[in-house]
Parts: sequence; C-alpha cells; structure tokens
Amino acid sequence: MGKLVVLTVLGVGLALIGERFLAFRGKMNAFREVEPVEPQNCHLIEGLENGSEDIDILPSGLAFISNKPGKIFLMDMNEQNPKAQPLQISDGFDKELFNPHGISTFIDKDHTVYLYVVNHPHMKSTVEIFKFEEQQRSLIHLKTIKHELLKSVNDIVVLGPEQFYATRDHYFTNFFLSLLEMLLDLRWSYVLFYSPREVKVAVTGFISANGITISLDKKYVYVADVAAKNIHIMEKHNWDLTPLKVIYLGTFVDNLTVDPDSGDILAGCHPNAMKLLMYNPEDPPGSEVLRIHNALSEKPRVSTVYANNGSVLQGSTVASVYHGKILIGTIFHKTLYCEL
Ligand SMILES: *[C@@H]1O[C@H](CO)[C@@H](O)[C@H](O)[C@H]1NC(C)=O
Ligand SMILES: CC(=O)N[C@H]1CO[C@H](CO)[C@@H](O)[C@@H]1O
Repeated sequence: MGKLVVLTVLGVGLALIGERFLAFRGKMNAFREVEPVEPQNCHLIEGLENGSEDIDILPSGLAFISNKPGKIFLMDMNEQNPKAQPLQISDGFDKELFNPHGISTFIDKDHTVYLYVVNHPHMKSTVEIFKFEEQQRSLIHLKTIKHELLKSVNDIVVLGPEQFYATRDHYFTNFFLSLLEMLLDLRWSYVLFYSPREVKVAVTGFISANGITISLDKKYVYVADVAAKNIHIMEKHNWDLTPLKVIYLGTFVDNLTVDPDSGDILAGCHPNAMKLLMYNPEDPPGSEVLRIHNALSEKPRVSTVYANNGSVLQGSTVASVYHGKILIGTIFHKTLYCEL
C-alpha cells in the first residue's frame, strides 16, 4: 500500500514535471526568429571574442567589460576606434579562481573609482571590491565580501561604500533542484540588500532575478526576471524596495543598463533561449537589444535597437550606451560596437 502511494505520488510528480517542461519549452520560444535590426557603423571589438558578460561605462566614457577567462577589460568610448585593453589586477586574492560576472562601479566624494565584481570561485558567490588606478590601468584588490545570503549571485548595483543590491538568480544551489525550481515557477529568487551593518532580502518573488540597475535619479531600481521575460520597476525608500510595476517584454531579459542621456533602460535579451541551451553552430542563438523609453510613464514604449539571428552576434547579455555609441556584450561570443 505504502509503495503504491509512493508510486502514485512519483507518477503525478513526473507528469507534473513533464507538463511543466513542455510549458517551459513553449515559454522558451524555441523557434522564435528575429527580424534583423542593425544601427550604423557596427564592428566587432578585437580581443573580446570569448564573451563580455557585463559592461559598465563611467560618466567619463571609460567602459569596464567583464570577460570569461577571469579578466576585466577597459575601453575608452571617446576614442574614434576604441580598443579593449586588459586591466592589470593586483595580487592579494586568488586570481586563478577569478570568475567575474556582474560588475558595478562606484565613484566616491574624492572621485576615486571603485569596481565591484560578482565572483564565482568554486561555484560560490563573493563580491570583490577593487580600486581603479587610471594612470596604471590597473585594479587594486581591496576586499572580498562573503555572506551566507550571498548565494547564486548574478548581478549587483552599488549604492554607496560597501552598500549594494544583488540579485540571486535561483534559490537552490543544487543544479537539479534549481532546474526544478525554474520548471515549477517557484519565484523564490530575490534581491538582496547588503551593507556592513545590515544584510537582508529586499524583495522576493522572481522566477530568476538577473540584471539589476538603478535610475539616473537613484530613486528607482530595475530588475530583469529572465525566465518571466519581464522587468520589475521598484521604488526605493531608504533601502526598502516597493514594487511599482512590471513591463513584459516577451523575450529573455538578461542584463540592464540605463542610457545616461535619456534615462531609458537598455536590455540585453535572448530571443530564442532554447538555442542557447542546445547549441548548434548551424543554427546559433540570436541577439536582441531593446530600449524601454520612459519606463516610469503610464505607457512605456519598447523599441528594438539591435537584432541578429546569430550570424554576427550570438547570445547577447548586455548593451550599454554612451552618447550615441553602443557596446553589446554576449555570454560566450563576441562584442559589438555601433553608432546609434
Ligand atoms: C541569418 O541571416 C543572414 C542574413 O541576414 C542569412 O544569410 C543567414 O542565412 C541567416 N542564418 C540563419 C541560421 O537563419
Ligand atoms: C550584470 C549582469 O547581470 N551580468 C550577467 C549578464 O548575464 C549573464 C548571463 O545570464 C550573467 O552570467 C551575468 O552575471
């Protein structure tokens, strides 16, 4: 009898998982093709062929680009033909294990630039703080932040010295449980607030919270829920986040940045995520960059800045603009520069 119950429960469980998997596959838009959209004068950036997951551009036009084999590159967006150069990284932490993901910059009162980098050494999550030395083109490692709530961290946005929001993209750290979590739409993924004095979950309820950024006036926080294909807009009161609205984009939204001129949100997206999971060089995953105009207004408008079927750029994760120029990064592929 007991066995029968177990089998029944198992059967129902499997059926449920199968149903969810089919729904999930449907949601993955396996066959969605994109109409090509290309701004003017696009070219690929030399030396950034293995992915450039996250990009953050300083008000001065210096772009930091995090890259797969444990490197951070610098590029000056003011140059006619910008080139990417790897930054020297100081000793004092385990460079062999450096596995950079989301990055965020912070400039203090004395104009010193700090770079905060989400690091995944041995599948754990830490946040590394570096001081940027512009003359030497180097990063001086200052500190490693660890905390039990800092798990499966995807991206961060720095608000002040050692104060940031970080997204946790899935709740379970075990691979199969995290897959199940996504299939079952558990929405246990969250945004964490970190400061030396207090660490807390600021807001929860995401299937998979990914990119995070803040509005130009620092009053609103934008979070991409990649599996839900939307962007959550939240109002910031002290460190609390109050959900305001959700903008559905219908594509897998990865990382977010803000246009420093207009305040528009730029979203690096995966138009056909299934092709990312089942990579086929003959039919590669495409790229898509969307601009959300007036995100805070009653009727935000969404336009396509860039779209490609993978023949030029595969698996776009992030797009960052600087006065009429755009840099588009990818998970494992190339990096594209265009004029808008
Ligand atoms: C992608 O688009 C290019 C031209 O825009 C076309 O030549 C190519 O066949 C397309 N590739 C796929 C896999 O559809
Ligand atoms: C800033 C940010 O969210 N970076 C992420 C961009 O997307 C890739 C792929 O999901 C993540 O691994 C990065 O952490």
